[in-house]
Amino acid sequence: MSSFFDGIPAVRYAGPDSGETFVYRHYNPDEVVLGKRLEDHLRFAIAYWHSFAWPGGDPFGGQTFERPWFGDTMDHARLKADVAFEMFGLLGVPYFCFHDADVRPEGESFAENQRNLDAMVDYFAGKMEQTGTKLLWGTANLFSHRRFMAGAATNPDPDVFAWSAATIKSCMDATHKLGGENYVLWGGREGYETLLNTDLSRESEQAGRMLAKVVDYKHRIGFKGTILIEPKPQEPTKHQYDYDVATVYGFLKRFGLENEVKVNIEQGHAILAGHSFEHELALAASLGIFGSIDMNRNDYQSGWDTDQFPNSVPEIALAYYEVLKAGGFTTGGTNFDAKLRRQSLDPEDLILGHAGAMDVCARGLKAAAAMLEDGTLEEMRQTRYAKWDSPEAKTMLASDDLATIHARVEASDLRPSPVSGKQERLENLVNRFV
Ligand code: XUL
Ligand code: CO
Repeated sequence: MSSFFDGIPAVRYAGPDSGETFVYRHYNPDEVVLGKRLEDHLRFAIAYWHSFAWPGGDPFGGQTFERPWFGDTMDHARLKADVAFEMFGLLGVPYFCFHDADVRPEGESFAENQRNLDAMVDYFAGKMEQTGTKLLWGTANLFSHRRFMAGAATNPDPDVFAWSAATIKSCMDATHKLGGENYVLWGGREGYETLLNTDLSRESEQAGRMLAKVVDYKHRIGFKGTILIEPKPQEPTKHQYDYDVATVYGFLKRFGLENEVKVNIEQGHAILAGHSFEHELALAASLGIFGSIDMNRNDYQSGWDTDQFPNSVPEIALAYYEVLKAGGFTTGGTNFDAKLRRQSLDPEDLILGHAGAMDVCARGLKAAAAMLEDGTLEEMRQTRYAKWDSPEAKTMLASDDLATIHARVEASDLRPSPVSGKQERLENLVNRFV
């Protein structure tokens, strides 16, 4: 045991009226909602990078956090893992997620990186065995080191493509070995700063070839998890190629990978793309590519990716409504890709950031389940399209050509009569649940 969280009790469910600090008021993992335990619905995961690797810097200042595991040796990496698994246990969170660079020191060569990662994977395997914590997803950090400044797969230099492909292989192997349920690709610097030096055709072809190699390798090693792309429209580059769900779907279709790859949708990225979170979720579900979520919000006034813990029940309820309508998570889950504010220095801040977020998600999911069970919203949506159930409407959609439709409309004196969309009534309905 490290001493980092000394004095902080394990966070357990105490009910909505509890006045205690280190408790869940809404997240009772064993509560059954729509026939399933809350823990199995939500499938919470903690992001290793923000909680344990991020030093608290911003563009105007460096490190604010002082952590005993900050340093570039294997001893530091092992201490970091000890504290991380202690936190997973204190919170009762079933999953975690990591990049290679979060968990191992940076070596002098690729081979040293590989050795460091292998050693940490063995260390994790022991901890996972002892504690029962599982891996939701693994991924490769192909954006922090300066070698990736012009992209990874989309780099003008094939040496960087090679380094990236080799790194992805290491991270897929690590994920597979640890029983990970998904493998994520976020296109960190896959995009451009200026079109003046960018060949779009080449770069998207390179991204497509890399993704095809990832899918090929997944099958080769028998990885049963899901490959997920995480869309984001900009930051760090001016324009990121995986802009949003629609853009990713077009890319997957172009390379024939739409049945192989799904999406990990992040709330803050959806907002940056000018969409709502529920829009991105509903679209992914309708395209058959919904996979998992990163549940972290942006500050709505800042205009960039602030990766804050979620705290709005009404917003989250609408998001989980889409998740539940899509059938819930299969391999995916709710990953908190969220970091503390840089003034939140204390160990307890890490615990309370996650505990509060888990409570907000539990409330949101329960509200979404109640809306689904009530059924009025879905009934009203269906009623709105009821005329499409007629045989004439079905034939028109399926087979009538424009000339046939024209002849029918001209002969029938058809006069479409507008019908209320009832938006205010629907908003009032939702407000009864959130
Ligand atoms: C960056 C982001 C990443 C991915 C994993 O905005 O969300 O941390 O979740 O690489
Ligand atoms: Co993310």
